[in-house]
Amino acid sequence: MYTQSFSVADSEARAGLKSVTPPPTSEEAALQAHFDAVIDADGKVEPRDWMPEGYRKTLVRQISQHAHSEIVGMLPEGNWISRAPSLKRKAILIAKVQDEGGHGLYLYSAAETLGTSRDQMLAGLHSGKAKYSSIFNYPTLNWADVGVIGWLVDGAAIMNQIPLCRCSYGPYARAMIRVCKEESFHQRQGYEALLVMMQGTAEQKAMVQDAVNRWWWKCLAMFGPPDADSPNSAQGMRWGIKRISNDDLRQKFVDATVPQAEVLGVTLPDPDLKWNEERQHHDYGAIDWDEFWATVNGHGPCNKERLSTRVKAWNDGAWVRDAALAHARKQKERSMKEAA
Ligand code: FAQ
Repeated sequence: MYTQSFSVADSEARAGLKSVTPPPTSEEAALQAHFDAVIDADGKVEPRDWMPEGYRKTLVRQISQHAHSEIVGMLPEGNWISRAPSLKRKAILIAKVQDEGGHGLYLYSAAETLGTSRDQMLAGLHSGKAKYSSIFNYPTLNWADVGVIGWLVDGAAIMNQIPLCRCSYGPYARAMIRVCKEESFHQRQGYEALLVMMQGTAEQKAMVQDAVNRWWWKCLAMFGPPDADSPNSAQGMRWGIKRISNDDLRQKFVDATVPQAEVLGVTLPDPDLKWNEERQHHDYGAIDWDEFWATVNGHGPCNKERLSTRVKAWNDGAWVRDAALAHARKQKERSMKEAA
């Protein structure tokens, strides 16, 4: 349903943006010029290549936030593993939640190639300094929420992530290829679970509609602030990190989701949602950005719970990390003795 074909030409905004100001020394100016040429030629920047500090910082910010989103994103669904309605659904959900953990690991590894350690990134998450996606600060009230997360949250995530497979930073781009393949399966399992519920009782259909009503607007906000209020977009696009703007991705998501909702038999909770013949896109209503920013800034319904769960998991796992490090130390000592 979601494939690489969603990756279209970059937004026009990217082409019109100017290069960053070259640094003062002539050696650095040459390195900067080489970097700019690689970016302009749509090439890949690799870990050992020279890169401007701002490029490195932007990538660490985005990739670590992305990694945090994956591991915090395990929590709302993980909550339902013990209550899945059948063995089949339980097995699917366990696999999906494990995949999200794996995505976090690929992404932390990609960020580590930029010189930031995993401990540093996790310290940022645990202190509440680093961001993670707003969407994971909402509760999963019933089983239909699990299906809707697959259909809409993973659907929105894929829409945002497919262009990241063409990101200018090699390790991030390569990690995203595998992530997107797995997210595609996640989206399908969610949609299929909902299709089954929509063939069930009136109560089951009502649960699906209720879950769609609660998640729809939050999913639209996931793409980030409107382009005009997105401080990082212009530079991110210039550097080929972001390829399609927040608003353009949001529009693509709305256009792709409307026919899926029709097949499913649910209504999307937006009276202003309608096809615009002139634009050849759907118009949609106003997103509540005050709610979005309150959630991003730590005041959503589940922010505190999510963070304290992650901190507890980190503290509870301390003995495993200590044991693994002690084992590695012993092995190193032994091999050094043998070599001596
Ligand atoms: N939540 O200037 P922009 C998933 C922040 S993975 C929280 O537009 P940018 C898988 C933004 O960081 C979902 N904060 O920023 C899954 C910035 O703050 P900063 C995560 C948000 O970076 C499914 C400020 O607002 N995906 O779902 C959000 O150019 C199911 C201004 O924004 C990624 O992270 C938000 N929604 O664009 C797992 C993809 N939106 O850093 C489990 C990679 C914006 O200046 C179950 N990330 N902010 O302090 C991106 O593509 C970009 O970072 C954007 C934001 C598009 C999220």
